Amino acid sequence: MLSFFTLQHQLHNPEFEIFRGDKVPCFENPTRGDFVYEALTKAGHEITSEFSDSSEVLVKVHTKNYLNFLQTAWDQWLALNPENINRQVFPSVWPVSGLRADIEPENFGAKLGFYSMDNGTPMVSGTWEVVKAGADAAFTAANVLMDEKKDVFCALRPPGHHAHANFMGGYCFLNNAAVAAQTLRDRGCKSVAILDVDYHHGNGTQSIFYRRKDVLVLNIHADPSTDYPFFLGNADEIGEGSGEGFNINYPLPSGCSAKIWFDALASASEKIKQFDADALVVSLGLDTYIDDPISSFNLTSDDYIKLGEKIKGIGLPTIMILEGGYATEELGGNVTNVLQGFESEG
Ligand code: SP5
Ligand code: ZN
Repeated sequence: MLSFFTLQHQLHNPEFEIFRGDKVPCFENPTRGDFVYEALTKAGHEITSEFSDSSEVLVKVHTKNYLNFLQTAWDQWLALNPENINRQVFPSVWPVSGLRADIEPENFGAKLGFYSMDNGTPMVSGTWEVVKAGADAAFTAANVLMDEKKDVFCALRPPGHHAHANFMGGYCFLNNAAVAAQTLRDRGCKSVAILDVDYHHGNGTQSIFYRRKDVLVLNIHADPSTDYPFFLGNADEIGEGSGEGFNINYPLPSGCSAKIWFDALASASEKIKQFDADALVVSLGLDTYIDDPISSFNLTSDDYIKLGEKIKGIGLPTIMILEGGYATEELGGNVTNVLQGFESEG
């Protein structure tokens, strides 16, 4: 399957994240990309790494201020103190409900909180270059799908689905799935469905399309009462205004079986068929894997072949975009299993 890969992904290589007060190695690290690249190559998939500039679409899914912040964040961090060159950028204060979130602060430390939802999204000097390349890949995938009628898999890291229009979070900076869906709309698709199968709710994608009926967003994920992102992803979030009815959440109990998970997938697939979309974007998180270190679902490597078959069975032109998946040594094989299942179906 035609696969897009950002060769410079290793430049996004933060050293640590914080877990319960301790520094722990980043779960979202360059070995993920390396293992996926190796598996794609070994399985004989065609890999492309040349993409066109997504700026025209980026400004439709993210705010200009946020994009400007992301692009300049590293330089602003160094401007605070040249010794910051050896330090990761971390926020420490947030405008939570009750505080003013409508005035962009001047202080860079405050800006960091203003443009983030957590302190779990470390940024380093190469982050902007890598995330921009990821958005360019998603944009190019949508154009290739329209021009050449080819399905595309985007092997991107860091992931994107937690990124809102105006803030980062959950290892995500730019929302690649939203960029792909918006590009498909701009290129003439009347409507697009986004199916998010990452273990974590895709709060960013939900939020970006929450008031729109031209992009149906469906999420299958761990119940936010127990799992990240905690503050979005409940079943009663159905969209707003003209988007009402066009957001569907399937929160599942932490630890649930693969059978329960595939039942939810069957319901979501049925909704997508009823919606009559012109194309499908899949936020392909593989942290539903039984041995994922930060998640609790129970899909096996064989289940990913089945997932690929089911995605193909929806019957739409498809772009799949890698999101989470932190069992790094198995990630490559799990990815290629999805592609194998997808390509084996009619
Ligand atoms: C795209 C994506 O999958 N983002 C996930 C972000 C999750 N952030 C919270 C990580 C919490 C890590 N918990 C560590 C448990 C170790 N036993
Ligand atoms: Zn995830």
